[in-house]
Amino acid sequence: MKRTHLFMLFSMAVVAMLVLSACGTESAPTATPATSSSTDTTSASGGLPKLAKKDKYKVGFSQTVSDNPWRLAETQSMKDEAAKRGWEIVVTDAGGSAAKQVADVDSLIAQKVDAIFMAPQEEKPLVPAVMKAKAAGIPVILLDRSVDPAQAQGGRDYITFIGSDFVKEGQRVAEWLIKKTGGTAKIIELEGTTGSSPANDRKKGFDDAIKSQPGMQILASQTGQFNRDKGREAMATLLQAHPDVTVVYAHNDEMAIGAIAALEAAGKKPGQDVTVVSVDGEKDGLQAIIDGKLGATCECSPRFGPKAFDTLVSYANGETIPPQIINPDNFFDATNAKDNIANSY
Ligand code: GYE
Repeated sequence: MKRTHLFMLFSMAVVAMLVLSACGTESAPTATPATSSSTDTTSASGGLPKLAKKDKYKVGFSQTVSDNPWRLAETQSMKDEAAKRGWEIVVTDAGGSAAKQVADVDSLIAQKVDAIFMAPQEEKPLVPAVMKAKAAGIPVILLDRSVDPAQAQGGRDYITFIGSDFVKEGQRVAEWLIKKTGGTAKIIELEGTTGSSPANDRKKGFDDAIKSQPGMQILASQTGQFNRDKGREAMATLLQAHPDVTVVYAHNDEMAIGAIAALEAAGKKPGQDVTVVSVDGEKDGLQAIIDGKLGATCECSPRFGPKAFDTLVSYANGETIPPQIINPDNFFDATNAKDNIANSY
């Protein structure tokens, strides 16, 4: 008898737990509808939320940071294009924080924008932001940086990525250097924001290209977070350990300019003792080439406005959009910096 009682009590407890856990699932509305609505859109329109045809849209632009001329030029280009078309644009600035950018995208979703343009700070932490917009039925176009391709893809989770081929940018800088140095160099590499697609890919393109050159050696590689002052600080520290450096490869012009300041502060002559190369083609970068302090920079244009908005309109019109739209990049050195500086930012 006692055993039977115990068994009954135990069974009742199990049933109670099952009921409670079922209630728990129901009272978690954030997770469940998000998943099911994303499944719905998948079956309805090949994975992507649709965009109704309208004359004017309200769009969001989630900017990652605003601490350099490249970012300011990009935001301006987006605002100018919105103004030209009479569209409303809500711009957010994550201040260099991936967590803040996820919250920014939440706020754009809450403001019910028709579409979101996003420049994801880092590849992995911004995947959930892309997925949340998708689940909310808001199409996303990634601008200038991408997210982890293993977790989110153009044509399925977001419309497309518009930007440069960063691997190629790193490769082109390396090829210019191989010619310039005859394949002999002791290199300090200043990397962009850790975990961002341009930092990952510019490193890969450059490092792979110099592997064919036994006389080219990377002494040290460290992040300067795409920032002028952080680039200067990183360079000043690395110089103490590696005074024999002959080349600095910075993942953007801002860090290259910071590195030039650090080299000069240490009594070196950039352009003579040390060849500095980078990516972007901003005005200060081109000026540094004209001044003989920067060797070369591979262009990476921040002027996304016209192409971004055109692509969204094409999408609303039902045209097929490729999962990636790659911008062509120019290349600047002493042969053409003067001719291009007037058009720079
Ligand atoms: O090169 C850099 C910026 O994501 C392509 O980020 C962009 C890079 C650009 O802060 O200057």
